[in-house]
Amino acid sequence: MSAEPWAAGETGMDESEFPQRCPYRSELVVDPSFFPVRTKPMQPAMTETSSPGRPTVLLWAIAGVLLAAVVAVALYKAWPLLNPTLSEVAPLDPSCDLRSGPCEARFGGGESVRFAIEPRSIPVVTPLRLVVQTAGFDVRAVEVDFAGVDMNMGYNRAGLEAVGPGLYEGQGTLPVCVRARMEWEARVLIHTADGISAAPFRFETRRD
Ligand SMILES: [Cu+2]
Repeated sequence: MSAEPWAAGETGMDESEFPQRCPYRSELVVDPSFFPVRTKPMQPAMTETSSPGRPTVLLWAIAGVLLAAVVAVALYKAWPLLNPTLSEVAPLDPSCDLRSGPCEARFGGGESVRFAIEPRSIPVVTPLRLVVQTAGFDVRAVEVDFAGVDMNMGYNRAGLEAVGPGLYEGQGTLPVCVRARMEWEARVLIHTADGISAAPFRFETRRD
């Protein structure tokens, strides 16, 4: 008998009575034959492999799925705003230069859009006056969207107001570009009951 009685364990029996400790006594061992209805044999590696980090991983996985869902909904909502579905796009006239005067775009149905930017030098970071004259459209709203031709310059869109029959005016400002010369496409968006008709016009800005 040991001199310290607490070393003998709960049973009060001397440890020396069990010269061989069972090496698996802390593990849950399941005999597959104990469950006769189970058709697949239980994998030995699956008996007890749960680690303490598993609930944390599960929470992160749920958070990731929720975040992905939020991003998907935001993209879905923002997509028509950033990339409106166009019912018709007029052909681009590369010979017309907005820096020398108004340009006109013609649609297949005979409608036309005349567009001008003032001042004609088109300075950046300066309020620009945008003038649109439409013909043949049942106009609900007119917007002008500025996009970089070979560079993403962000969201630059201005709403125009009716100032006369088929005449719309508004104000827009172009951001400064890292490049000395920047090519832009102004898209005049004519909102009608049938959708949006877009008239593209190209110009460039120069940084002094
Ligand atoms: Cu740019």
